[in-house]
Amino acid sequence: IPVATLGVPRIGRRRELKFALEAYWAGRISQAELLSAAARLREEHWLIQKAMGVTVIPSNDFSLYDHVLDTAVMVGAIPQRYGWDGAAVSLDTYFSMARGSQGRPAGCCHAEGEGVPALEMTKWFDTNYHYLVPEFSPDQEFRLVSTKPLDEFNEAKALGIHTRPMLVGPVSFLKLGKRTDGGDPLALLPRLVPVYAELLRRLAEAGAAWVQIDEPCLVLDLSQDEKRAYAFAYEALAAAGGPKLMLATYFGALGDNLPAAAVLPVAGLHLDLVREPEQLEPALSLLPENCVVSLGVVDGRNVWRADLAALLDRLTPVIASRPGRVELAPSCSLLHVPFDLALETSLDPELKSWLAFAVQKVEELVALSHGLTSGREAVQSLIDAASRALASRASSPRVHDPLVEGRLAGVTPEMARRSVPFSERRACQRERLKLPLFPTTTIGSFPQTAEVRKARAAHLRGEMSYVDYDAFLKRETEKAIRFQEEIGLDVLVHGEFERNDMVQYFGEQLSGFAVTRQSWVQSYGSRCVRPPIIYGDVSRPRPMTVGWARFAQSLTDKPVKGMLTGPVTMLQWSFPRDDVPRETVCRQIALALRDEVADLEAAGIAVIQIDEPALREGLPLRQADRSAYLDWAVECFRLASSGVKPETQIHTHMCYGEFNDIIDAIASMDADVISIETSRSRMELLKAFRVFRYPNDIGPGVFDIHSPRVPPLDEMAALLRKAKDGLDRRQIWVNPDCGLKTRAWEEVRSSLANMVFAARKLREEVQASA
Ligand code: THG
Ligand code: ZN
Repeated sequence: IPVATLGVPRIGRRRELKFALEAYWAGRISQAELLSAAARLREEHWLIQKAMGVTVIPSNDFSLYDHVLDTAVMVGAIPQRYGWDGAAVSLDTYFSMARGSQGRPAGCCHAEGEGVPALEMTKWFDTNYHYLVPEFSPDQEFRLVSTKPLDEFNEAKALGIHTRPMLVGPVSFLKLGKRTDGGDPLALLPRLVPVYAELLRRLAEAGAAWVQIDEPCLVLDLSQDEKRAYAFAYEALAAAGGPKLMLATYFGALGDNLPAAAVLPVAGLHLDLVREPEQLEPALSLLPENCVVSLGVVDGRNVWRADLAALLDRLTPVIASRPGRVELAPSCSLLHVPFDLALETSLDPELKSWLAFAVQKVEELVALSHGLTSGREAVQSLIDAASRALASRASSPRVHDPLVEGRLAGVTPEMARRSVPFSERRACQRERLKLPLFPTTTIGSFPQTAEVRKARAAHLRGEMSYVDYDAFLKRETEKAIRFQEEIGLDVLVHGEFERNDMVQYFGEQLSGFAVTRQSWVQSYGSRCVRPPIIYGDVSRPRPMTVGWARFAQSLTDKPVKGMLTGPVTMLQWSFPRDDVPRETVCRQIALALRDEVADLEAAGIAVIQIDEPALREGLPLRQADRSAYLDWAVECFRLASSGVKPETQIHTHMCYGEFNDIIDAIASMDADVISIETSRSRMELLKAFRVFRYPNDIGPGVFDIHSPRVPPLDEMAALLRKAKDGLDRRQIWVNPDCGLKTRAWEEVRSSLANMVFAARKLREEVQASA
């Protein structure tokens, strides 16, 4: 029984791709050196899979930055601003699409020195991976500009490895992109399909027997037109000849799209049987007899070890009913899990025995295949080891904490409600904080300079004592406080120099969470995160941020915000346990944070910010599931934030995304102040808040922290005037779009000084007109 992986973590076991990319961007290695590092990684990944017994090895799962960007380049969807000459796309053009560029490319219409913005980046379905959003002009033409899939197929062939190239399918590709004129990108399908047809023909000529074609959009709500687009595209591809197609769906159930998907003229269909085990039977009854079914039975989105015994029981009849037409696979590409558990040498051995990363998941699939072909006895020791691990996990005292479970059972509706309505709280808070009109603040982090990171690394390696490290962080914090006082900000932050990542930092301190050292997952391009693993009931053994907040507050008479990561974001950016519902995990985190909020309040902190940047991305892929999610997500935020007195001001912060469709959920979070990313959309986003008559205070970001550009005072003042029209001016706060940790101090100094002046200017304008 064939075993497929659907893609492996391209960043590399030791993030080799990250380091090669960053060296190339810094000018430390040549293009040839970057390309050969990439080729070595591909080779290594193919050889590992072959050695482990994978029979369906993917190619073109590798990317120098992002596979959706690769597809855009492949079909020539390259916006004019990149100055592409129509010939082969250079690496420089590719990276300016990914990251923007400072200089002016030859033949570009933009003014010299202005630089070219990157394509927009957004979350890949409900993962923490970001793809680059293809941009199509209304008269977009497509042609086969790059033959990357063919080249990588041939590269593997030369190594003696016959691969199954993977492609982003044409319908998903268009649906994930956008047209600059706002039109429907799917209208471009008739122009795009011939390019895919040509590519498939060329792959067939090169000897490819199968191609994996990913259509994850098949798990979304689709209109009749969209379903027809699928039929149109795949009938045209079938007519063109070429390799057999394994149509891959993942991240959810085909659901109501199953009847349409099952009749597409493809040779195979991959199903995500982790997110939706129940879809196997209906799929089997609808699929043509000769269609190969790829069973996504090992979780590609989480790190828990599979139950081999249960899977063998479940799969045996399926294999018997479709001899020769079944494959085994993870639920989705292994891109979303860390590479190899063996790299985690300091994880607790018992916890480690419960886990499987990409390499271990491949071992599980190979064991299943072996057990199904040669009988269970052949893999009995592996089955037993898996069963033992599962039994230890189910009964472990570190998973179940009766105190936490009891406390959760005792949650009352009052706990998720502030004691008085916002209008009354606003009055008490104004009285206490004595803030001016258009109060100024920042989102929380200040630059994580090389010096800060060096000190942290030295401390971690044991080369810098705790006392020295702590003293260093205190000096940085004090500098940040003095700086904020000097430029005249109203509500200060401590700067978060003690934090690595906003999720990892809390994961390190909460019970029920484990953090890793080497287990990186690609977030975008060369950037990675280490999602903590939530293995058990969550509690807070001791205060987590109170010391830093109290220290910072002791340095100044201005209010200093306490800074926390919200429960939904903690959940969304971790690997959660799969033995209880996500909402239960989220509620436990909320209760732990509620205690932290109470301790901050007791320490005299008057303003507490609870960030929820991932609230939007946690939204289920299907409309029908969204309101239930929003209900518990909002309730968790309120559970974390509502235990305080009326005069304690709760802030939240959100970034990354469209908030228009969830504005009522945002309002029901009932934060006293919300800061949101708006500057890139030039306050467009505020329209939703205005139309909704959002009642509480809002800080629309007045400058984009993703760019090193220092925004002039007048530009920010203009944005504020725009915000003021339609909203009550007393609602408006003045702040950047997001945290400042990725910026340099010089930029931050000038940008924030301008921002404070812009707020003053608006105050004067208001006074003059009064
Ligand atoms: N934390 C976590 N997830 C996130 C973000 C985050 N997902 C969405 C968004 N923010 C992604 N953005 C980034 C930005 C920078 C980096 C990673 C994700 C980054 N990573 C360092 C790197 O790759 O070198 C490693 C950071 C570390 O030491 O942990 O710079 O903020 N969880
Ligand atoms: Zn943000």
